[in-house]
Amino acid sequence: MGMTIAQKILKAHLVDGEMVQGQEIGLKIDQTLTQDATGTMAYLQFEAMGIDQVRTERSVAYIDHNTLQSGFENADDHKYIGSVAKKHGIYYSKAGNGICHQVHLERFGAPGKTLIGSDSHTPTGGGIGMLAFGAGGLDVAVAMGGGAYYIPMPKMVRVTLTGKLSPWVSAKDVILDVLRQMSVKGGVGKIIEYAGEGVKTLSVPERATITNMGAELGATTSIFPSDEATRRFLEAQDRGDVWVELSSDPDAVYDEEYSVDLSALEPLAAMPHMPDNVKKVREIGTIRVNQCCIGSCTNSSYYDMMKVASILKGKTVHPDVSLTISPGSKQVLDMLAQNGALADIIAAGARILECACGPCIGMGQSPESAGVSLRTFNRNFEGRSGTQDAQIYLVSPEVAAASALAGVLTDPRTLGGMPEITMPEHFVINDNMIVKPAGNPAEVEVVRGPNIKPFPLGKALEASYKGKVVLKTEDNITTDHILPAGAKLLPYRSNVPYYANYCFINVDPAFPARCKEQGGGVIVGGANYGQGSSREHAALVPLYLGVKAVLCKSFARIHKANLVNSGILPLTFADPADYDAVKLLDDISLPNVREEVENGAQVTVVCGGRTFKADCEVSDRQRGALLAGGTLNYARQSAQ
Ligand code: MIC
Ligand code: SF4
Repeated sequence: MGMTIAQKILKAHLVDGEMVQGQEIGLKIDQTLTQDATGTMAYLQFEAMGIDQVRTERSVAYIDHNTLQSGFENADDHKYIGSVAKKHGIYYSKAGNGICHQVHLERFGAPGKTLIGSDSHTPTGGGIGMLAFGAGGLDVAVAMGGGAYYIPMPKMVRVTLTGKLSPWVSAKDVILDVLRQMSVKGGVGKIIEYAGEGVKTLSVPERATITNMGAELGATTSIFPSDEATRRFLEAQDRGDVWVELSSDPDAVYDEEYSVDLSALEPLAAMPHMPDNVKKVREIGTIRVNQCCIGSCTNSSYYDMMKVASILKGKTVHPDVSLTISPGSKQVLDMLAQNGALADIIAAGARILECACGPCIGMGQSPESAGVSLRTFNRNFEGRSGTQDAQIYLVSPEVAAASALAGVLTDPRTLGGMPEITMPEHFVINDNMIVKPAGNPAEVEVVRGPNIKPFPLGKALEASYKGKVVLKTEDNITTDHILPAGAKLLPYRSNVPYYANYCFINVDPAFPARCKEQGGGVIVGGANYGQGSSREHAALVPLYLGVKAVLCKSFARIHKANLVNSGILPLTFADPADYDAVKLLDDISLPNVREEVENGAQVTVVCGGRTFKADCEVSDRQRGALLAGGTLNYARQSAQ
C-alpha cells in the first residue's frame, strides 16, 4: 500500500512501536527548538538528566517571547538559556533575531527531518516538508538527550487544494477556511497533509502560515510536499543542499478528506474569541477598528511584510487606529530596510516593534478597554491580548493593512489592483545574532539568576486517593485559561511557586487559594481540555498546587502528555453524562486507583456520593510514568 508523506517520514524515524493508528510510537528526533518562555524549564530538566552534549543533529534555543525585560527576570532567563546552550552544544538565537518558527524555517529547517519544539506552533516547519511537532519542555529535553519522542500514531487527513488564490486573498484565508470546516477540535489525533494542484501555487511562507495554524485545529501536525518551491526557498537561503523531494504515493490512503477551492475563497476573519469562529469579511460589515497588529509566527515573513508595505506606501494610517508591525526575523527586517519598504511602513505611521512575539502573547500592545483589534496572529482567546474585554479578530495581513488605513474592517478587494510581490532569489543572510555552542564546553559556567527556581517533581501514585473537586470548567479550556501569559506573568515562567498564584485566575480567581487550603484536589473539565499553547506550566503549576488528577470529557494532545510527564492522572468520563452531576467542592475519591491504572482498567470514581467509571487512556510507557509520579522519576527508576 502506498504511503502518505507523513507516514514516510514517520517510518524513517520509527524507533519504537508499530505504525498502527492509535498505538504509541517512538520517533527519533533530528532537531529541537525551544523558546524562552518554555525553555528555562526544558533546560532545567535537560540538566537534571545529566547529559553533556545534545545528541540531535541540531538544537536551537530562541529568545523571542519574553523580550520586554521590565525587570531582571527575563534577562536572567536569557542569560541562563544562553549559557546552558553554549555548554551543551545548542545554537542560541539572541533576543531580536526573530520568532523561533520564522527563523527556524529560514535558517535550520529541512524537508524529511523530524523536529520537536517546546511551542505549539512548531508545525510551521511543515511548510518546508518537515515533520514538526509542538511538545512539552520535558519531551524536548528527552529528545535533546537522544531519547525518542512518543505520540499516538495519528490518523491521516488530506486537504486537497484546487485552483489558485484570487487577488487579495491569502494563505491566512486558506487556513481560516480549514478551521471553519474542521473546528478547533477537528484535528486532534490527526496529521493534516496538503495536496493537489493548488499546492504549487503557494510559496513556502504561505505554506508555513497554513501549517502554523494547524495548531489551532488541535492537529498533531500539518505538512506540505517538498517540491520545486521548497527547493527555490532553500536555495535562496543558501541551504539548497538540505533539499529533498517529498510527495505522497498516488495510492496513499487517508482516513479523512477535505478540500479547499483556492479560487473560490475570499477574505475571512475569525471573530472573537475562537480561531474557528470564521466569517467572510464582507459579511461582518464595517466595524470600527482601534488597533491592527501585523506579525507573529503566522504572518511575519518577508512576503507578508512586502504586501503590507505596498498597501501602506504613500498612505496614512487612520487617526483612530494604532498599527503595529513586528517582522518575524532580523532577516525580514534587514531586507525591508535595504529595499526601502521599511521607509514606506514608517512613513505611513506604523509603530515598528521588535522581531519577536510581542502583542501575540500579550507582551505589550494590549488594546484599550473593549477595543477592537485586528491581528494577523493565530489565537484570539478571550483575555490573551492582556485586555479582558477586547474584541480580537484574526485576519490576513492584507485585511489588517487595508483596515488600518480605513479605520474600519475592510475587504482589501475594494482597494483596486493588487501589487505584485515576488519571492527574492536570494535572501539577505547574516547569522550574527546566532551564537554557536562553545568549543570548550567544560569551561562554560551556567548562570542562574535569582528568578530561576527548581521545578516541582511528582510523587509515586498511592493505592487510593481522597480529595475535593477544586474546579469545574466548561469545554475548550485553553492553557491560556489555566495559566495566563502576558507581560506581567511571563517573567515568572522559571518561578513556579510565584506563577502558581495566577493559576486559572481569569476563570476562578479563588482557585490557587482553594488548592492551598484543600492541599490540592481534582480538576473537572469539559471537552478539549488544555487546547492551545504547549506550556508545560499548565501541568507543572497544578502539580505544585497538589492537583492529582484532571477528570474531563476529552483532552488536547500536548497538554495530556504534559500532565502525564508531571505525574497528574489524565482521566476521561466513561459516560460524559457523569460530568453534569459533579459539583465544585464535592468529595472525590479514587479508591483503587493504583491497581486500576497498573492493570489498564477503568478507574473507579466516587464523587458527591455517586460511583462511576473514568478511563485512563495511556500507553504502557505513560502508565509507568504515572505510577512513578512523572516521566523524570520514571526515567530515573528505569535507569536503576
Ligand atoms: C503561545 O502562542 O501561546 C505560546 C506562548 O507561544 C505558547 C508557548 C508558551 O506558552 O510559552 C505555545 O504556543 O506553545
Ligand atoms: Fe510567539 Fe505568538 Fe507564535 Fe506563540 S503564537 S510562538 S506567542 S508569535
